[in-house]
This record gives sequence, C-alpha cells and structure tokens, in this order.
Amino acid sequence: MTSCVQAELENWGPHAAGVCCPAARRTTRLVQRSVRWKVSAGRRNPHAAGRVCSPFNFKIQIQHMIRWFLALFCLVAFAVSAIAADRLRLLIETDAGGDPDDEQSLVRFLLYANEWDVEGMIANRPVARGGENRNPERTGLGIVRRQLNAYGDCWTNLARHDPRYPTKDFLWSRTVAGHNDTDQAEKLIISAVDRPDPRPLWYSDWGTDHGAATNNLKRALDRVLRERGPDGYAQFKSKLRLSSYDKFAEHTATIAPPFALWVNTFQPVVDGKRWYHRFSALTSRAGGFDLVRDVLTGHGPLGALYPTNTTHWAKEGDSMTFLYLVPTGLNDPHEPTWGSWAGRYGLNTNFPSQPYYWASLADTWNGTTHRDHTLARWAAALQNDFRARLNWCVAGEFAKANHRPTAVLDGDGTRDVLRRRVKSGDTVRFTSRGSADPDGHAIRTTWFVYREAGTFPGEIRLESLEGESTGFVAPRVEQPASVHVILQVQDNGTPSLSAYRRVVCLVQP
Ligand SMILES: [Ca+2]
Ligand SMILES: [Ca+2]
Repeated sequence: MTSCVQAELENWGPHAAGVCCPAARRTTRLVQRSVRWKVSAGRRNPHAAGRVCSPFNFKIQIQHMIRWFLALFCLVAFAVSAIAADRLRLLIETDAGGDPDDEQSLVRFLLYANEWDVEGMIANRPVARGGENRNPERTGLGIVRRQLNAYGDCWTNLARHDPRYPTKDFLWSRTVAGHNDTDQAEKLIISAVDRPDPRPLWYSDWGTDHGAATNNLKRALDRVLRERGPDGYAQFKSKLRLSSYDKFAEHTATIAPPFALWVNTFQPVVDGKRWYHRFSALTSRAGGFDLVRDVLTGHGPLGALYPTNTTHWAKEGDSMTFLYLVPTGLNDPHEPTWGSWAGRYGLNTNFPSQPYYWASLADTWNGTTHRDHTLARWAAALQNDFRARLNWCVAGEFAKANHRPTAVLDGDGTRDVLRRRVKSGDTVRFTSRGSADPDGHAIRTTWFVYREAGTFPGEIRLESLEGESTGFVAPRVEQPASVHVILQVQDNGTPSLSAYRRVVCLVQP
C-alpha cells in the first residue's frame, strides 16, 4: 500500500491509484459516475451546475474532488493495513477470584494493553474462593474492575509514554461476566470473531478451574455449531488462534476442523514440573527483579494490587499466554518453535497431526541444554521491561522513565521477521545501522544464531557477535535449510531495556 500512497502523491491521476488500490478503483468509478451525471445535468440545466463556475472550472473542481477522495481512501487503506500488520487482536478469559495469580498476571497484562487490540476481558468466576483469595471484591468481575479502576488512575501517565494505551472506559466496555446464567461473554466472543477484520482473534483462557463457570469459548462454539451448522462453525473456528489452557472439550480434538493454531503455555510436565509453574522459578528474581521494590511500593495503584499470597512467589502462571504474543521483534506468534518471551513450543504429542503445540522444546544456553532455557534466556529482559512500565505509571513526563530502543535491521524499522534466500557459499551480511534509543541512551548491539529455531543442524560462525554489522558464509546443504540470526539492541538506561529483530535465511543448495 505504500506504493499506492506514493503513486497517489506523485501522480494525482485516477489510473495510477486505480491500478494498485481496489478501494480507490471502486471510488473512482462511483465518483466518475456521479461526475458524468452532474456534468450532463449541468448541460441540461446551466443554472444547476454553472451558477457559480464555468463548465471548465467545474471540471477542475470535480478533478480536485476525485484526487482528494482517492488520496483519502489510499491513506485510510494504508493505515488499516498497517494496523492489521502490526497489532494482534486478543481476548482473555480469567478465573480471577480463585488462585490469586490471575490478579498478578492481570497487572502485567494491563501494562501491555498498548501492544494489542484488546477485544475483551471475560471474568468467569461468580464468587471468589474463600480463604485462598483475599481480595475485598468477592466476584471475578469485581476483581477485574478493581484493577481497571487502578489502571484508569495510571492512564494519564501511561499515555505519556505510549499514546496507544486504551482508555479505562474502552476496556471497561469490553469487560463482562462470563457466568453460566448470562450469555454476555458468548456474545462478546462471537461479535469479536464476526467483526469484518482480516486479522484472526487470539484467545487466552487463563486456566479456568473448579468454581468458575463453563469456559465461554466452549459455549460460544457450541452455539455457533447449533445455529450455523458445520460449515458456519468451520468458518468461525478458522478465525481463532489460541494461546491458552484447554477447556474446550470436544471442540479441541473431536469436532472438525481443529483449531488453526493452539499453543498451550501450561503443559507438559518435564522433570516433574508443569511449564505453568516455571514462570515463577525462572523470572521472580531475574536480573535482580524485586517485587516489593519494583511493583508493590512507589509504583502507583495498579502495581499495589499485585497479590503476594500465592503458592509460588510471584507465580503468574497465566502470564505466558500473553507474553507469547508481546511483539518484541524476536517472535512470530504463528511460529511456536521459533521462540518468544514465553519460550519455545513443539508439537503436542497428545494430538498427532494437529497444529497444537506445548512447551516441549529445549535450548542449549550457557553450556547446558534444558527446556527452562527457552524462557530463562529472556527473563531479565522481560522483567526489566515490566519494571519500566511500572515506572511509567508514576512518571508524569516521558523523560522521567526509560523506553525501549528501536532495533533497525537492514534498514527495516518494524518489528517484523525478515526473510532472505541465499545460496550455499554466499556471504550474507546484516547491519543494525539506524538503531537508536528514544531517550538518547547509549545502545549495545549484539548478534547470535538461534540454532534451535532453524533447521540447519550445524554450527554457524558469525563474523562478529557485537557491533553494527555482522555476517556469515552460507553453509553447504543437501536440501534447503534455515538459519535464524537474532539482533539484540540494549540500552544503558535504568532498568536496561532490549529490542530484538530476527532474520531467517533460507539456504539453498
Ligand atoms: Ca488462572
Ligand atoms: Ca531507553
């Protein structure tokens, strides 16, 4: 669409725009039809069209109108496509009111609400669990709304650091009770999926357990199947992507088609430990993170609501559902094996031949190989990022807190994964020229090959592991194989923040 806008700016003729922009092409036809009608009306009745302008001036005015409409349409289409490319649509369902770790995750989630289009928040527990949950609000919805009020109190400051933070009122309007005696949550899910938007809807169930209502995506799918039949159901289901616990009964494995993608950030058990319990073990003190210092005190009303009475310190068992989706520049949510701030995910062996993944993969890091490393290697960076956002809650000026640098890879300043085709023996080079920090901090640029994410099994030697540029010689291969190169740009602010980029090189024989 960029070329469409450029063509439009360089050449106002309708043909230039019509070639590349279908919306503009349609508008051109409509406006031309209306012009033809008005001109002929003018000929029939000079008083109607020629009262102010001569026919010649009138024609010029109409040409201006056409250009204006075309420019507007191309710019709107460009803006929509840019949003579509950049932001994921996400809807969460929490059993807040049970294990207090949902409330821990909710604090973190709200501080990342600027990174996605949040389509909704469902609270599915009608009555908070006595003893285990000590929140003064005694319904799931009340607990979520209490946090939304605290978010609202931080919003003015948050928006100074990133204007994309949605308002409290916007989030409030999309926050509903998902109890068994109401269909509000079912309707919220169905309307989000049905919205005419080319992007899929990501859905996260945060481990709904006993005492909560029936999972609302399950209920929505039951309803769609009942009301729309198998074809309508398949079409509806094809727009969903899951980063989620499994509470969908027969919709997961029995009723075709399967979900287009399901990443289970809770399982499996490795060395006697569920993945969901590893978040606390790997992050609660990462990089010197201190919950009391960095979250609970002096960081505003939202951080102050982070509960501490969980079985694991700073447990946040549900946070990996959305950390998987944070656009860091490192990850592509449609590629679970590539790695993200929530680790790496391999095919779920319980569901052979279905696009279902769980945390089964291991990384070699600092000399040992273990699943934990798929997350531990990013733990300090992700906790520092959380700390910075808590600082934003109380920093009324942009200059009073830290912000991530921008990592530019080969001239590309987006967070997209880049792809290159290379031949065995080629020397491939990369540059981070243009990377910068919005606070004027010094930046450190490092490079590494993420060997486990690629399919080339051997070792690749980069020319340099640090500095503005690097490269490697593409290895000999018998069949195409991929090599993943990661760029990390880290600032020297407090806390130190990181941005990443990934280039996937497909090496051809
Ligand atoms: Ca939960
Ligand atoms: Ca910075």
